Amino acid sequence: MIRRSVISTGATMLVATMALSACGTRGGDSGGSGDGDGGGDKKVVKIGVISPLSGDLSALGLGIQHSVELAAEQANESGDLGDWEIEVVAQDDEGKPEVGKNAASQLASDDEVIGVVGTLNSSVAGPVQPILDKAKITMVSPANTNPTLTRGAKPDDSPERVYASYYRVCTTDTVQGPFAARYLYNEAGIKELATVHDKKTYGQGLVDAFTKEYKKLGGKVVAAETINPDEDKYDAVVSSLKAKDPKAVYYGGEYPQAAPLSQQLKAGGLKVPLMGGDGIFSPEFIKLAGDGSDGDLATSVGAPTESLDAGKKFLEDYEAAGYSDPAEAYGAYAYDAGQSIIEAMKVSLKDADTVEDARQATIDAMADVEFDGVTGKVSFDEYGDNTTRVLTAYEVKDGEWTDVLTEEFK
Ligand code: ABU
Repeated sequence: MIRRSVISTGATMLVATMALSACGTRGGDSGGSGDGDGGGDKKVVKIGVISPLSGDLSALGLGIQHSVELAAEQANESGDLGDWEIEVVAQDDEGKPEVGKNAASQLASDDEVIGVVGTLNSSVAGPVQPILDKAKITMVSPANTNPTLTRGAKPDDSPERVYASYYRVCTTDTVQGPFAARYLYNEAGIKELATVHDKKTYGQGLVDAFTKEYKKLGGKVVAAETINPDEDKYDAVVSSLKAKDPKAVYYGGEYPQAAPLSQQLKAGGLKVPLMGGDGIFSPEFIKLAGDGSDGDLATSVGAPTESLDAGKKFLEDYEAAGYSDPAEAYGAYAYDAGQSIIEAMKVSLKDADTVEDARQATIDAMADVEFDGVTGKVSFDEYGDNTTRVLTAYEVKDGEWTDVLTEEFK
């Protein structure tokens, strides 16, 4: 039976903290974690999570939180970390940079935190990175796809690692944008389209990477528009796009805006597919966009989780654990992000007395982490990016995302 080891914030944090002894240890029989070593005191080490646990992206954020909980629980049950027991501390960033900054500061001030899984949003990762880096806390994102987070302001021309503490297990928009462009141009035969983005780090970067490749292929961009992500009525953009008669609309942003945009385009008479990146790859997109979304497209990182043996096992374990929210698009990636920190901890905690002593060693050990994860092979290049560059294109068919192409990007 899986025991919940999440400490969220506020009152829950207080109760959970009181359950620990003053020296940061826990009785071996205290939590039913299946220690497997017959008892004895456990030293507490925490993995933080920063993701949207409330607001319109919470479906993705809660899947991230629970998947890290699952990785932690399984590590505790395995006994691989000896005297150490992992607790997961989840902080809600609401998908907002300022809130994410506060969440990072909270975790940085907790001397039992060794690493953080997060964030979902590239725009939130920006201000979180320096706070965790300063505290020597490694950060592993399951979902940030903007290339500048690992490779600096000029990721293609002169890449420069920004923070040695930052890693990610998902591939980036340097790959995702061109993959979508090739799919639309070569597979779907669409030679003229319009682009729209939400002016955020992820959306704008994705459309830029897409546009570069689409034009290189010979495609024509007949309109390039933006929306305000705080609004949900896009009449002006719909009218402007309709006048240009694009054969598809490529959208950079997330599903809370992409879904009403798709709906309003179709209602406005522009019945062409909307395609987006991993930010719209969620059942929530289809729920919000309605029946008209059949034919819409998305790309996402990796192969479909259920198509991989290890992915299937992850989904079974997740279901058996009885979490109240689905694993969603980044569940498997969050599990692998948590697992990569756990792998590094197997090295860094070996001879450590305190978590603080082991923080820098954990960052150092991350560079050599290599394992077969539930999303595929996980290992990192010199910038902190996963070396695996598999992507999948999905189409909405009969109200469900259906994979139509999975490929290693070359
Ligand atoms: N990768 C999709 C959504 C998260 C981000 O902002 O990167």
